[in-house]
Amino acid sequence: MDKRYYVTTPIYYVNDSPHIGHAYTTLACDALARFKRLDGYEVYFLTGTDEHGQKVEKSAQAAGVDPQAFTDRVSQNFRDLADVMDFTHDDFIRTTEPRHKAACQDIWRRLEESGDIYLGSYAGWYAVRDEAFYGEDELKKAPDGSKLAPTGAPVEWVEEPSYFFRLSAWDERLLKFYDENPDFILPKTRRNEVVSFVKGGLMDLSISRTTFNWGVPVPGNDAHIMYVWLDALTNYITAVGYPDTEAALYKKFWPADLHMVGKDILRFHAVYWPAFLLAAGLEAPKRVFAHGWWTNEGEKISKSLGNVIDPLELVNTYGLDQVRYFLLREVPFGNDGDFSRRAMVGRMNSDLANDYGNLAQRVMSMIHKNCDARMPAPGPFSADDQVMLDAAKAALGNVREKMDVQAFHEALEAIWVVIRQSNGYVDAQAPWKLKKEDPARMNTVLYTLAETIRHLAILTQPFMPDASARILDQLGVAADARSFGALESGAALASGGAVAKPEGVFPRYVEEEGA
Ligand code: ME8
Repeated sequence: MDKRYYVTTPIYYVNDSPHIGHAYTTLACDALARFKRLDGYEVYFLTGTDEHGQKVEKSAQAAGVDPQAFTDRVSQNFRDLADVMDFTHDDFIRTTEPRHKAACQDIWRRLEESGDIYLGSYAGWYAVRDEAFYGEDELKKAPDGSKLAPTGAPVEWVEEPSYFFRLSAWDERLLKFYDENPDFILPKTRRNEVVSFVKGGLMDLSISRTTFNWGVPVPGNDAHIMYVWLDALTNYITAVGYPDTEAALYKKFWPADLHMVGKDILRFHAVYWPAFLLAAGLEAPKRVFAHGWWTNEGEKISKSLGNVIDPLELVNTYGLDQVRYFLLREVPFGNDGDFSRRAMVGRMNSDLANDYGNLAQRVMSMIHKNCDARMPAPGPFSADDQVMLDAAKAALGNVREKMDVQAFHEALEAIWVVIRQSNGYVDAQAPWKLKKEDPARMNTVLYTLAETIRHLAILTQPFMPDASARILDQLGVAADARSFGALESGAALASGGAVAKPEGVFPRYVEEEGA
């Protein structure tokens, strides 16, 4: 089995500071990358920033700085976010890097050689905010009578010489590709949307602009700047060494296993990108997953509404693991979701503090207090103990199945089924009553629980790395025994090891008086 996994985030525009939406997409990829590493995969996890195009150029002008200085500054904000969120990316690409220019110009040449590019002129609507072209029939009217893109972005009329990509010649080939790769686009509803869009026929795509400079020049005609989406999408191959298709990283990791994107940019990834790659004689990625959209207390998140959620503030207020858990648990991955502080605090207090935290805390406290602060040795397991242990062992398979289709909420729910079962088992076995009556039985029950918690904490590592590590530390699980391989090896917790006085890892959130 090929145990390699290449996962990418979109590269974010450096027109603005990162917000919760950006943190969300990268978090999903981070959880997946960590999961795959624990599952024995060699992982390449890529994120970065999209720094060319009119949108960024205009933002730099508005800030009164040259685009390079501007992109340097804003790109750093995305790196800072990654540090705060504890993201484990292997590479952070910036499209203004020389390696990327070389890749863009090379893919252009390949497209030219394959006959998929011609020079013409473009006359039509363009939305700088989306960096996208729109047909007249797609536009809607703003209350003031001006025209808007379907996304609500203002559009402007553009008329200029332009190179085109012969996308119109690709519909049949794309439909065949989707057919042969039924999981290329997830979720299924999004796949259906893309398929019907392509079935409706494709127009040739303008892939160069002449009215601004901030981008990669078209090879052989530097009056033209490459369309920012052709430039941006190419980042996924630049990062693994393209144009050197013999590069070790390229050979190992391309085609990518997963491009994670928001639903707003699915068409670029699921239609244009495979068409560019196939036309260039390169392999298409294996999957594009389009997740949903976060709103803030019911409102679309936007700078003009002043309701942008700052992930740094959330982490400071609620804690990193709590925010990571909430974002991946609250909303079925793929659906839209509403961010609410009440829901955040609810999950934090019930799922984390009450269910998981309390389980770990009370079991470890009983071991500390009643077993001389040593991991007890179990006697023969009863049928109830065995049911508990079997549930803990089965969790990895269940979680893996959910992670393979990016159902993070279901992966977490599969873990919580075992957490709730464990709490039921503690109550039913009442080990605190056994100290006097039957200490050997108490030892077996507490050991069964500790072993169950070991499974749980190993499984929660991709989602909540810090709290999980602290629980594993308390259990005395060695750093090299925390992978899924360790769970599957059949080796159980050793008895006799010292158990320190436990400290709670999931504090309750208490609203301040008057807040
Ligand atoms: O589109 N909810 O960059 P971008 C959920 N540069 N996710 C959200 C979100 C929200 N409210 N807001 C943003 C671009 N996102 C291009 C990508 S890739 C080759 C080029 C996330 O800065 C989501 O992943 O506008 C969305 O697709 C992405 O940020 C858009 O980031």
